[in-house]
Amino acid sequence: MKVLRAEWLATAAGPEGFPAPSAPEVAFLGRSNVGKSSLLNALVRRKKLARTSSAPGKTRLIHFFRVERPRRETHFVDLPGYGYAKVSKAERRSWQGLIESYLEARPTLRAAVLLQDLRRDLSDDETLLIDWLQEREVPVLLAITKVDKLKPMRRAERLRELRRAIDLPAASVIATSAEAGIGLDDLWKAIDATVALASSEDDGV
Ligand SMILES: Nc1nc2c(ncn2[C@@H]2O[C@H](COP(=O)(O)OP(=O)(O)OP(=O)(O)O)[C@@H](O)[C@H]2O)c(=O)[nH]1
Ligand SMILES: [Mg+2]
Repeated sequence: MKVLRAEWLATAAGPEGFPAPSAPEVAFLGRSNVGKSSLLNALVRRKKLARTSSAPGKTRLIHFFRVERPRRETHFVDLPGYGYAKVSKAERRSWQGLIESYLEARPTLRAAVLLQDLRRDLSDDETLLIDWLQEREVPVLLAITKVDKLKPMRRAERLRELRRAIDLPAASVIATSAEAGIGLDDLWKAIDATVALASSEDDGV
């Protein structure tokens, strides 16, 4: 996928910091450390656009990025990771409030990419999030991350297990590795198809 330009647009701690809605937006969400920032960077082929970290729970803010391709602009939104064990209940609530303030009220949101580590099982967090998004008619893609961590046989087996465990169409579940550059074109295609469909169903953007 040809990306002409990718640049930081805004960082927000709440709705007052969100940029004015303009281009179609794709939100990346998932457990802390699952690889959201890495996958976003890999998709736009910029190593350090979104900050990545081996210390989980680093991203507590919402970061907006503008991605320019020929004749097309898309915004990528890097949401803070959930499920980091060492945060207090109050922090957890503040995470939830922040994420919901974005997901519930963003008129330009066209797709949510939920990330899931290949080596972990889906937890209630993921299944509840998928239900929550579907209730609000936000199209969901599931990106399985870090597939480079398992050898091909085991990888295929885990993918089958995860696909069976999740109630999403096969085309909405994409195996990826930011590290090895696996599945990036597939994910781009799924994103574009989802955004196109969601936009055609909406009179807004
Ligand atoms: N092997 C491998 N490691 C990866 C991959 N993607 C991310 N990582 C590693 O996983 C760790 C977390 O990656 P991030 O992209 O920072 O994860 P995140 O989901 O943005 O984390 P938070 O912002 O804390 O929620 C880093 O050490 C990355 O190098 C991948 O495809 N393969
Ligand atoms: Mg991150």
